[in-house]
Amino acid sequence: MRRLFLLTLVLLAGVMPALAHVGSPDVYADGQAGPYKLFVVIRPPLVIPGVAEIEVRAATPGIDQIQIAPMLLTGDASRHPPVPDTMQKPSGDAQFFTGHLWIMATDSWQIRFTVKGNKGSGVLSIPLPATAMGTRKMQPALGAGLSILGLLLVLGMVGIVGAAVRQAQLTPGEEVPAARRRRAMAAMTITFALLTAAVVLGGKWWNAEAASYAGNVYKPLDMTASLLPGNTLDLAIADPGWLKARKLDDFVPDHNHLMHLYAIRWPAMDVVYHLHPQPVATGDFRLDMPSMAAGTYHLYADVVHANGFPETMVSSITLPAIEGRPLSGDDAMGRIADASSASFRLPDGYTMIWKKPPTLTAQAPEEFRFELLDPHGHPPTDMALYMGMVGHAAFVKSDGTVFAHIHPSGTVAMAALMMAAAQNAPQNSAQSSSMDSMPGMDMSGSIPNTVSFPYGFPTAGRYRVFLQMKHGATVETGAFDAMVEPAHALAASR
Ligand SMILES: [Cu+2]
Repeated sequence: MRRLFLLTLVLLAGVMPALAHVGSPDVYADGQAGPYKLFVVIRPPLVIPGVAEIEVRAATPGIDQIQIAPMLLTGDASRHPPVPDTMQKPSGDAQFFTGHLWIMATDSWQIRFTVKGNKGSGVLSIPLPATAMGTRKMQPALGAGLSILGLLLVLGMVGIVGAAVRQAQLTPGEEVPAARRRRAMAAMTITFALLTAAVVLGGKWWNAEAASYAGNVYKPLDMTASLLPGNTLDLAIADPGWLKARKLDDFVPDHNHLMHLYAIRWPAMDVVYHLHPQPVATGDFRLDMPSMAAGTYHLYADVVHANGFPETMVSSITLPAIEGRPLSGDDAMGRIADASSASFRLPDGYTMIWKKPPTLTAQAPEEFRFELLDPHGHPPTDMALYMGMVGHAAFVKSDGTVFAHIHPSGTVAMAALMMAAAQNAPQNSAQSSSMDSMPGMDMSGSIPNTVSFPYGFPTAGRYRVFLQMKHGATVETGAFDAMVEPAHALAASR
């Protein structure tokens, strides 16, 4: 019984969508469409073809119209946008827009937002990796009802054939001869056999269709972690079979690295590393390990394919205490004693502060705002970019079902976002460069000590948010716990 329960858990875990992030398929993004700042939410469909729901909250007033169009992120198709749809304003709120688009195939898509208003026009593209995440199950009651109706149809057909053979050629009132009764009986038997065969073959055909669809349902890459002699971490990647087009040797750099690996000591989540393994062969990454405390670590490895399709691979490994190299380059590490406060004290006396909203609700879009202060409570004067950005955040659910690595521009992989931004550069010529237009990627002037991340928790429960910001040569890692209310609580209170 316990085994069955565990198996069920494993199967359920297998259903949890995993893409660029684990268990967090919705896209949250901040971006500039020319002069207009937009907060975009895209909820991709569970099945493909399916409908993606899109919401835009404009931070800049004066927008008359937003048009949306889906197109592939790379390749020839990305240069031929389809006829766009116009977004609706469902409420009296002039800065809130909604729309939906059909996504017809599993691929690396982008949604292009074309905005017109009193400041002219602008374009913003948000990448959308879309794939079937599962198969919708038929409700048991509906299945039972349809079965009964189907059985009635079969029996009705048998009865009609029987009556036709028995009586169709008789004059009204005439007795049915015994020979006709026998022929009717034979006809009914044959009809029943034919219909049964049709139902059985139909079922086989349906199962074959379902199996071929199931082949398209997203299966994350498998990753096996092992510790090699000499404190080397080996990450072997294997494709469990999904789309033939998926490759293991087409990864592109995403904010300076081919792979971003978060290692989080489990279940306490009290030690976290942000590291960057290097490829040594196709499907094989290695890392010269830094010193690490003993324990079991959950590993989350982010990669981006050449077409902009991001994936997060998951594994875990139990390590002895490792006397390795010191941290270097873009490595970062944090120890978390207490994450319950909205003010996190760092080992060097600095403080990270989360401007925490009073309530957090599943699936509600939110700006997560943080601030870094020096030991005197002042903004540090030597703020620096960490891998090109003011901050990096990881949202991790305590039951291990959610992991999302987020940037100030949102949930979209930076590599994919830059592919999309490059295509829009001609339309947004008013801006100096695509990098400058990305939130948190301020290349000019001073670097702020505050950062914000657009995100929404996918489900209710307990989460820990890991936040990284840099000053001087120090990468600070803070952590904040969050209790998230179920989405329906919000609906009920309205
Ligand atoms: Cu990052």
